[in-house]
Amino acid sequence: MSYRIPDTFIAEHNAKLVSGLDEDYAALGRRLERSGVDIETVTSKVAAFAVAVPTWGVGTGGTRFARFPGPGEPRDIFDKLEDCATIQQLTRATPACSPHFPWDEVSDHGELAERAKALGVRFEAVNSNTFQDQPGQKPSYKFGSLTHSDKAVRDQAIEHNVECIETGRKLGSKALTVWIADGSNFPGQSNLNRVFDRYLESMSAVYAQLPDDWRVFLEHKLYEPAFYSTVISDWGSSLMAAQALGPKAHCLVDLGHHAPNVNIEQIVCRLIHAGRLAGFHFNDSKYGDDDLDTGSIEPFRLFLVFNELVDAEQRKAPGFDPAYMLDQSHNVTDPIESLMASAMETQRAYAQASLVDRAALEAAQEANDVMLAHRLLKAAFTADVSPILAEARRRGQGAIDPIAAYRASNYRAHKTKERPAVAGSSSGIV
Ligand code: LRH
Ligand code: MN
Repeated sequence: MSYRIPDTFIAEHNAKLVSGLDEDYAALGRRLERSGVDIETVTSKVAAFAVAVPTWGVGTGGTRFARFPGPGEPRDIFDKLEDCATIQQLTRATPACSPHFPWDEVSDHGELAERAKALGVRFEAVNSNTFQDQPGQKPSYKFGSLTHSDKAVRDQAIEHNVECIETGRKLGSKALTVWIADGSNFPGQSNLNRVFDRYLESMSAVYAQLPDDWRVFLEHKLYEPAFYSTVISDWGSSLMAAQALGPKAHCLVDLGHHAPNVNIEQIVCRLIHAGRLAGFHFNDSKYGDDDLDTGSIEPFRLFLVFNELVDAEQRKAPGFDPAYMLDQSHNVTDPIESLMASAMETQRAYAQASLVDRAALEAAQEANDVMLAHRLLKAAFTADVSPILAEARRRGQGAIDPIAAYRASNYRAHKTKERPAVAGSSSGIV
């Protein structure tokens, strides 16, 4: 029988922390009341907030240089689901995971759906993969997939995406995320217009296979692995494609897929305006697509993104239904600790953005009172909402301090015994 953290253990761990939390929560409640905010409203919104865990993120990640697997690494999707369930058990913020195929492929999808159900984890968007060749795969994706010059390669990529939809349907998912690495490394290597036409042609074939209640998420990325041009390199290309494909096509924003200093919150605002914001792959970065822990480098940027999301939520923006997912690579931390910390940082940004006095902000903006407008936003960002996050977890039978509870549970030590180490280190992101 594989080890699960007993719920009684979490309750015992909370018992030592609850009086401190009650004190902090009451103090914050009084402070927020002074600025006309009912803390209970924010706590219930946070309790309902959910962000999905990437199945490829629960194992140790790596770079092209090396990967240093940690102890108790998940060996397959069943181990990964266990770890996703543990993250949910402690944070109560991650009821779903986002799988990746064929990395998570199994022979019996029914068994996988059953196991996930038993663990209390549901499936968010499924991710296709035409950026790697599988062993013995012919033809190769070396020079592209959905936009390859050879129709046989494009058909193979279309077929894989359609298979992912089929698998996702069996798992109860309602969306397909399509990120392709297609692009070029040299000027002249590809015709920038023709490859975009081929993308639309191939994606139309995938789009045609979407069940009525499904969506397809187009994920743009500025560069890597292509280093001169990427077919879907920015929100503009993604939005053009989504609008050409049809109403089920939406644009997914991976925070790490932009040039340094790009105003991502404004991109989010525009995609909401177009009614085409699919959702997010949250992470953080300092240079490129670093896939670092969400909120670990630029927490103010994350807050500004959530400020746009809460504004849209409150003004009931048409078609606003974003899917929140993490997409990170954990090279030097315990992936479970990083994913719990990151889920809590997205909750933090959401709670802070929910504190913004939007009526006063609008009045200051309309009056061009620049300093007041900025200070109103900063006031929300600098509010310590930790008691709200912890209280939302406690009410959900989660852990007041998930990382401390996780460490005290020795979950990783238990998994290290259960999961024989995978021999040798390799390179690559997973
Ligand atoms: C591409 C990406 C994409 C996933 C992959 C693991 O950089 O963000 O979302 O398929 O990472
Ligand atoms: Mn991503």
